[in-house]
Amino acid sequence: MDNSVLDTLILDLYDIQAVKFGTFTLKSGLSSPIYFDLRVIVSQPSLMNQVSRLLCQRAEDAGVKFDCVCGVPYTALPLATIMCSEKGFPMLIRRKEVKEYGTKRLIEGTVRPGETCLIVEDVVTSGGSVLETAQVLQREGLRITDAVVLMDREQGGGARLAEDGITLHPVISISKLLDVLVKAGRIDTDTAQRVHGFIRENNTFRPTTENGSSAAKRVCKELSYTARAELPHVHPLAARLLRIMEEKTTNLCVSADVTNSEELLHLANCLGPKICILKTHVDILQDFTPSVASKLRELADKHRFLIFEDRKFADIGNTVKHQYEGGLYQISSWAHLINAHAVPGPGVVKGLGAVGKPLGRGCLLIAEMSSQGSLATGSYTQAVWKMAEDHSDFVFGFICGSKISDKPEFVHMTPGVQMQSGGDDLGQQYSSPYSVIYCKGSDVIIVGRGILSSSDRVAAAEEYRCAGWEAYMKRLSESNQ
Ligand code: S5P
Repeated sequence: MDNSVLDTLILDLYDIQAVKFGTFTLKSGLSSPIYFDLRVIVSQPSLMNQVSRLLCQRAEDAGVKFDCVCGVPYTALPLATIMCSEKGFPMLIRRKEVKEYGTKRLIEGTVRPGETCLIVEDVVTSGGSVLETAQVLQREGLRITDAVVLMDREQGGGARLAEDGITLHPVISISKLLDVLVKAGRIDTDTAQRVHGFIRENNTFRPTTENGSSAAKRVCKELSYTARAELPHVHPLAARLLRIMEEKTTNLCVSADVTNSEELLHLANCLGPKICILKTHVDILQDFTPSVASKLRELADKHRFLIFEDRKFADIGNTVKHQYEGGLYQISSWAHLINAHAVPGPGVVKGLGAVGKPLGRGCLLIAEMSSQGSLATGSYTQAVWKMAEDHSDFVFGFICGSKISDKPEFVHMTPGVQMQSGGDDLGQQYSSPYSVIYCKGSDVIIVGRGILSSSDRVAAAEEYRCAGWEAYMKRLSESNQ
């Protein structure tokens, strides 16, 4: 890339106040000596064209291969538009808000699952906005391998994105920007030093894996479900589940969200052969009796599936202990697995474990949720991962949107799955089985209404079973090539 072109661009950006020096309070509450406001460039057509050309050139120089382009809303949207218009790339638009009417699509444009989409952004700090857009695209089955950005603040965004297999290609780094501005006399060396110091002290990147080795995540060969079942430290219930999955060639968990016991038992019987887990919300049944639970257990034995009561325990240890073993439902007596929120801290796992461990039960922690605006993200998700690590004699996996732990002993289960992406009126968001298992590395798809609202539930379950299994086979064979 031509240095004199970049130098001129940096001076132009300074002169139109797209970069400012002083004391600024960032969204995070931090006080920063530098501030970027690249939105102002939309009023400078020649600068817009130049930036778009440089973004294209950066991707080209790096040899990035892609099929379509998506800009992170909003500033990068017009930049992506110019890139696509100039070069003839197909474009996708990510909506930040889902429409309350019509298709409720999160992505506009023609999505072809399996294609690779290049992400365009104006400024990257932590990488969070690029990741958010990447996740929405991945849920639709697209592959995200690279992102081009005009300005990298060098505060850990590149490392964070690399963890998710996304390579960041910046046109300008903050170090380059400071050098050029000092040389041109626009800022003094003290100001540049202050910014350098701020950047050094405010690196946002914390590795999400134990040893920080994100590369290991990608180069490690993938183990089959059976191989994982044989690992020395695997939880016995996880081992049982993984063996069932391989034997029955299914990674489908049906979410049997019905309100009538007879219908629940009928579902368990006719979908039993297709599933590895039947997930229940026992408290939505109008007519629960202990005999429903024992009949469910008989069907679970007959068809070899596990029962997962989706109770989402979220109280202090002493209370969840009672909720788990007592009351009307006596969940611990019949559900092989349960789940819990990590919000109360480790006491919730200890309380549940006190009841469940002697019975050979297991627990999943809710690390992420499928619903729009979920607060279970970022550092919360990391804290959940740590809690699972610390209690792996009872916790054997996660409810999550994508694989969050490299440990093959942990099982990842993902709700919010339908063949067509989209959502419901109450914030549920759907990804396809291909996206969840192949792109996002999860192990189990949890499907409710995708199957329940079909007129032929058995045929629908078979369709989901096939889609989930094929995605797993593809992931396995590609990683072992
Ligand atoms: O984040 C979550 C966690 C869960 S367990 N999002 C979810 O949707 N679930 C559950 O999965 C939810 O309670 C429901 O039982 C099922 C999804 O149902 P569907 O009809 O939207 O597929």
